[in-house]
Amino acid sequence: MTQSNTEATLLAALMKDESVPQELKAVQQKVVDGARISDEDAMLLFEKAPLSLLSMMADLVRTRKNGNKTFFNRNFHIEPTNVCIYTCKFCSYSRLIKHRGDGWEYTMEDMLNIVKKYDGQPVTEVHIVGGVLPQYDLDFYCELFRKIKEHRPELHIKALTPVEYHYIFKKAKVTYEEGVRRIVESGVDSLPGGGAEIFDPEIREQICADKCTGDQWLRIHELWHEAGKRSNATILYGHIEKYSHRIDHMRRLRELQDKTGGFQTFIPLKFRNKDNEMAYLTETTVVEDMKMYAVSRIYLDNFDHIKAYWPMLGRHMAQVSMSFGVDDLDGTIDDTTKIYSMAGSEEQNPAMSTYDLVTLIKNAGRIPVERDTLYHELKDWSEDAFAEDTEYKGYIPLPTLN
Ligand code: V47
Ligand code: SF4
Repeated sequence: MTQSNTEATLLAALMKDESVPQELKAVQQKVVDGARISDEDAMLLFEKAPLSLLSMMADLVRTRKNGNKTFFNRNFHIEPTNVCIYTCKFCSYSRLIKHRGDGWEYTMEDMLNIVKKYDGQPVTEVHIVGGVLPQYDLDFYCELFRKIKEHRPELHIKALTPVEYHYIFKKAKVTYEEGVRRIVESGVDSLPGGGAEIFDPEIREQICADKCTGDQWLRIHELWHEAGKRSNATILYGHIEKYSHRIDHMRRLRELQDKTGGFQTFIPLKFRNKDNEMAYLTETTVVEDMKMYAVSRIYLDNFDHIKAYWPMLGRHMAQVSMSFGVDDLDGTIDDTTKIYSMAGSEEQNPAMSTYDLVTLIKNAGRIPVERDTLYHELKDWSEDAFAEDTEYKGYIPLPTLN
């Protein structure tokens, strides 16, 4: 019997259990049958489902899609600047333009030097995202992408979100269609999922009023998919939004995915409350975080992957998330992003070697599979001895968990 059959049988047995409320049993049946759940079902799961049941349902969906594999990739980040013209209230990372002297603003040469630092290292992707500033315009970025490709053609460029694209396309006075054409030509391979936050206009107005709207975010991803390219999607949860806003956000993504099929993975991002204008809010509990992973895994039936971004969630919670629908852990070797350590994540130095990550995945009973950005499988790391990996910068030995 396969693992997914075992789980389906267990879930079916649980349906006879009188302690499970009748209304939940109908949702459970849909999950066992592989049917799509409705917005009302998702609300029921958020409000009424015990965590153990959510874990089982999400695990069934995850196993059917990805077997026992947990994916990871080896990438590095470039954050061109932490100065930003926008004023998102949850952002601990950016310096307002009036405090520009406190931040950094990399030149093209600085960024190319970061790329060169990884020459000869087994990374497959560069993730570029940062603040929005006028000097980083469409021409600047197109030239940067071209130069990165000239230097290392096989390096996958995952770059910029609709927040930056909306700004630079408008500044260059080009339509979204023309802008997308130009970034495709300059070598961008995929779009990361950032900038989505919460699509609902009322919540968006309260937390990030001045950047692109939810509709604009979705439109740029739609055009990107129509150009034959792939992208990711995120949600920023655990602040002032309600469950209904999370469901609305996921519904818009599920609808667009039905249309284009261009999304690869969904990444729930837990709001962290250090040093930002929303620091008065209490952060969500672990139970709430696991619920978010599980409900998104069950609801987003047309997304192949659910990713936990461990530098934000913390490596140990990321490990637990694999029992709540997650099949992908991002961020290896030397995760140079400063966004999360600045926002109050436990991960003040978010670096983990391949050895650490593989150990973490294996100890959760999963098969660690290295992938490229487009989820082509590069290597099954189950049996590796790791001698050479321990030399990577940022190596932090993990305690053995079993
Ligand atoms: O859009 C900012 C979030 C995002 C805070 O696509 C915060 O592979 C929590 O999208 N608390 C950028 N979150 C990062 C991002 C991402 C990360 C890793 C992988 C991928 C991918 C995408 O960071 C922003 C915003 O939602 N963020 N401040 C905060 N205080
Ligand atoms: Fe700027 Fe992004 Fe921070 Fe908003 S979240 S202020 S767009 S860097």
